[in-house]
This record gives sequence, C-alpha cells and structure tokens, in this order.
Amino acid sequence: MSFLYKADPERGAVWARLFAERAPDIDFRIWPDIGNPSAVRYLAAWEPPENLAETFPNVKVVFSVGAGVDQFDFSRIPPEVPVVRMIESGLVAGMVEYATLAVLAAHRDWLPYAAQQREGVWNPIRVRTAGSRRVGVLGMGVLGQAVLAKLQGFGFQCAGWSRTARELPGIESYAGEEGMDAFLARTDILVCLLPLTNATRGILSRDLFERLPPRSVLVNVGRGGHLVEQDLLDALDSGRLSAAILDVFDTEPLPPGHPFWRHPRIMVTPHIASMTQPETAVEAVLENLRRHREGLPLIGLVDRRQGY
Ligand code: NDP
Ligand code: OXD
Repeated sequence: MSFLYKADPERGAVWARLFAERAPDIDFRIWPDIGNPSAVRYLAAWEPPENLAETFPNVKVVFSVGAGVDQFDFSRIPPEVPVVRMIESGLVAGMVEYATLAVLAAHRDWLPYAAQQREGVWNPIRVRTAGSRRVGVLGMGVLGQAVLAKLQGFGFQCAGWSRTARELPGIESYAGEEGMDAFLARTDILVCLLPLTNATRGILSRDLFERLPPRSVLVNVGRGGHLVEQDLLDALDSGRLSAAILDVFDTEPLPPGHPFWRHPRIMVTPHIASMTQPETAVEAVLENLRRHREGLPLIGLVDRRQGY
C-alpha cells in the first residue's frame, strides 16, 4: 500500500522522512517514482496527474497539498473518492503574516513611499490610526478567519464576507450577494481570500471596485482568476483604487513585459503569501489517514458541488 506525493520535491523529501518515522508501514513515494500504480491508495498533489483514475485505479483519497483545489478537475476523479484540501497550522501562520504585512503596508502608505524614494521625494503623508481604517476580507474560511483575528488586534475596523453567514466576535459579518454592497461600501483595504470557483471567478472586477470607497487598496492572495486584470489597471488610473498588492496571477509566473511588473502602484510577489509546511502538513495528513481508516469525517473534505 503506497502514498504517492506529487509536488515540490524538496519539501517532499521532508514528507518522506516524516512518513518513515511516523508511518513506516506506508510505502511513501515521490513522483515520478510511482512504483506499482495499483498499490497507490493515497495521492497528495499540487497538480494531479492526468488520467488519475485510469493510472491509479485503487486510489482511496486524493489530498491537495495546498489549501486551494481549483487546479483539480473533479470530473476526472471518481465521485466516491474524497478530495481533501490542506488545513494545517503552518499554512495558516504564513498567510496571517503576509496578509498582516500587506494590510499594514497599505495602512502606512508603504507603496507611495517606495515610489517617493525612487524619485528622491520627501513628502510625509498624515498618519492615520488603525482604528480609523476599515479592512474587509472576502472569504471567512480557515485563512480569512485567522487573518481577521490578527488584524483585529491592531485595532482595525474588521469585516468579512462569505457565502453563508458567519459569526465572529468583534467582526462585522456579511454574506452573499445581498450583503456585498454594504460590505464593500465600508471597506478601505480589501483582502481577497476566496477559493477560485465558478461563482468567484472574475469577482475582483470593475463592478466590485466601483462599490468600494474611492482610493481603496486591494490585496489579492486568493487566486489570479479572481481578478479582471484590465479592470484593476483602469481602477488604478481612475483613482478608484490607490494601490494593489498582488501575490497570485492568472498566468504564473507573471509573464515578462506584463504591465503589473512596472506599475508604480502595484506590488507583485510570486505566489508566496504562504506555503504548506511539511511538518504540520504531514501531521494533518496522518490524522486524516487515521480518520479514513476508522470511517470518521475527514478534515478539509471538499464539497465538489461548491468547488471548495
Ligand atoms: P476555506 O474553504 O476555509 O474558506 C473559503 C471562504 O470563502 C469561506 O468563508 C466561504 O464561505 C467563502 N466563499 C466561497 N465561495 C464563496 C462565494 N461564492 N461567495 C462568498 N463567499 C464564498 O478556504 P481557505 O481559507 O483555507 O483558503 C482560501 C483560499 O486561499 C484558497 O482556496 C486559495 O485559493 C488561497 N490561498 C492562497 C495562498 C497563497 O499563497 N497565495 C495560500 C493558501 C491559500 P462559507 O464560509 O460560507 O463556506
Ligand atoms: C494554496 C496555495 O492553495 O499555496 O495552498 O496557494
């Protein structure tokens, strides 16, 4: 019985060592060393192999090594095989750091100061208190909730938006299309932490930007497919948005010559807001293997109908 890992090989080597220590009965394999494909019971992948069902006919659980599962084509995975996304504390901690950094950068005018330094300009901007700034997080899931909890500690006015209503102490909560207008109208710094699904693709569009207060800042750490790129450029030109901090892109790596690279009011990072950490990820996967063996509910089970 084997567990096949198909993702970053460097981190895979750590997974292999941890599996050898904690689950020595499992034959842990790193792609492309698949061994006997019929022996593969569990597969953990960032990008799943083509013809998954045909190549690995006895696979029992498919794990995403990331929190997102938009890279999976569910129609190619037999319906009885559970797909499980990554929920682990290292990934959460990384996202909390990045989102906090980005929101503080927006709050403390870090992008204008970077531009001013390039031009040799000394122009202090009045410092505002965190309490006067309204942060809104699209997505109140595992990551959105952790980010909101941290930002709340700085004194920001925090709100979240989700598909179903969520209640979090001290956080204004909005849900669905009916809650969207009010959520956007009270948001100066917007953080996108949604999964990419049919319902959320292209959500960061002109229509949404026009419902934000003028000179808002966008932080996109969800997926590139959430953003309509030309609409962002237009919103920055018109002053509807004052800046954007982007970690994810429609095409990754961001192609050379793309207008985002040199835009003075866009900060680009290469999809590093967070990363799955092998130590805590293996712990989470082993816990799910135990649950699967014992017929218990899996943690992070994807609802295929909703796409996340
Ligand atoms: P969760 O599944 O825990 O949370 C998703 C949240 O989005 C939920 O609150 C859900 O609502 C909400 N949501 C989903 N669809 C809709 C919709 N149509 N309308 C309104 N709200 C919606 O996901 P995570 O928090 O773990 O991860 C979120 C995403 O972050 C990942 O899918 C991935 O794309 C991205 N990510 C990016 C990383 C990076 O490095 N840039 C790293 C890790 C993740 P409800 O609560 O009602 O279900
Ligand atoms: C993830 C990611 O989904 O790294 O985990 O983007």
